[in-house]
Amino acid sequence: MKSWTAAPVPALPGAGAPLRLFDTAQQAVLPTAPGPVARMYVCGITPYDATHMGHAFTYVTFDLVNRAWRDAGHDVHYVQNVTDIDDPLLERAVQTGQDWQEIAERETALFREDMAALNVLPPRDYIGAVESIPSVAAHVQTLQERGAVYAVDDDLYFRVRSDDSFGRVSRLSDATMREIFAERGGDPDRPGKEDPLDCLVWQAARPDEPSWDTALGHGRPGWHIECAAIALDHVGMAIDVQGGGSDLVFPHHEMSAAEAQVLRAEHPFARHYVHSAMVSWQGHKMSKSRGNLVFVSALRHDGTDPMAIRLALLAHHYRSDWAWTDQGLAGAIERLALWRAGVSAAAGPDGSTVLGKVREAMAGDLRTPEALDAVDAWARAAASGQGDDPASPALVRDLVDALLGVRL
Ligand code: 5CA
Ligand code: ZN
Repeated sequence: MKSWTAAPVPALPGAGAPLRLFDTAQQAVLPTAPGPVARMYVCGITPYDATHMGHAFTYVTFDLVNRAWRDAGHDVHYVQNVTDIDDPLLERAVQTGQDWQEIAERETALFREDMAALNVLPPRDYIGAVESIPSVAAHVQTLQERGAVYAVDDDLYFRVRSDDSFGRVSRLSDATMREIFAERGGDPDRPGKEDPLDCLVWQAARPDEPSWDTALGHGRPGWHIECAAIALDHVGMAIDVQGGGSDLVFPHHEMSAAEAQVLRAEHPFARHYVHSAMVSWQGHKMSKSRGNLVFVSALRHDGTDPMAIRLALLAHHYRSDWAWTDQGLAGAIERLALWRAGVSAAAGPDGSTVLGKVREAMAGDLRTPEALDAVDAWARAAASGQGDDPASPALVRDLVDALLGVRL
């Protein structure tokens, strides 16, 4: 699939420190230790509606990972999927009388525009579920050869227990897994399943639903195997970061890790499982299914500067749940004006001190609120004529762009 383009990243003097991130599986902030090429897979959108602030928060979070690694000298191989065939798309098509493919194409195009406007660096590989169907079918066949698949009617299920480490990503009890599985698209009570947690890898064709002809018969892929297959095809095993929102910890990331680990007979699928917190609005997690949404594109079309939207997101640490508010956006608009005034000054306080502070905050589990405070203090001083470093306005402009993705 076509990705998007972003503005070039300014070069900074020196290099950032190695990035430490909280790993969901080990429940601790641990160093990421990528090789020269850092490999990251982030779960992409299901394109049946426009990008909301929850999505934006998640993709901006992983954009910060990308930027911190680049600053530390790594080449970043970033892969993201688009779930361009799944139940919600087909349901939306029925509700609106539109073609599911048209909805997917339109909303994916809008997502690209939103990401480019928010200055989110594009993935190197942007891969759709539909274009991956031959690969998914081949991977399901491999799972069959390994004895990890069985049929219920004509649908195929993955035996989650065929991976010894199943459960280690989310560390939930069986009872909790079962409960969440039912809430998030799973079918623990389907008669004929061996284990309630076994997950669908191939769904046989249903009347009036799209299907593809493969060696597995006519049908379409299950959700988790889509991400396992795309990640293995493009970045392989032991990836440095598997990312997404915290609503994906279970079942999605647990299941796709188990599938990949059985496929490759290797552990782990990812060295770090990284999850961004949930953004809420009107008292609930912002979600397409509930409809309590603030869209990036709606604000952009009303004339809100996308850099103010980005700053409103960056004001929250990626691991704290938070609520979108008008006051939050108003604060970000003010902050953007302050920063712009600062970098327009003829001089300011020492720029390399700000660079050091922002680098340190970001390398230590992406502490964006501290990074913003450091830039605020510098900008307030520069805008009021304090400081005598004539190089600092240009350096701060560059570092804010390169590390935080905020173009001034
Ligand atoms: N296509 C699948 C992943 S393979 C999917 O979950 N799509 S999605 O459109 O529902 O969500 C896209 C990304 O946004 C996921 O990483 C999800 O965890 C994240 N996300 C969804 N809602 C929120 C929210 N309210 N706050 C933060 N992140 C969210
Ligand atoms: Zn995914």
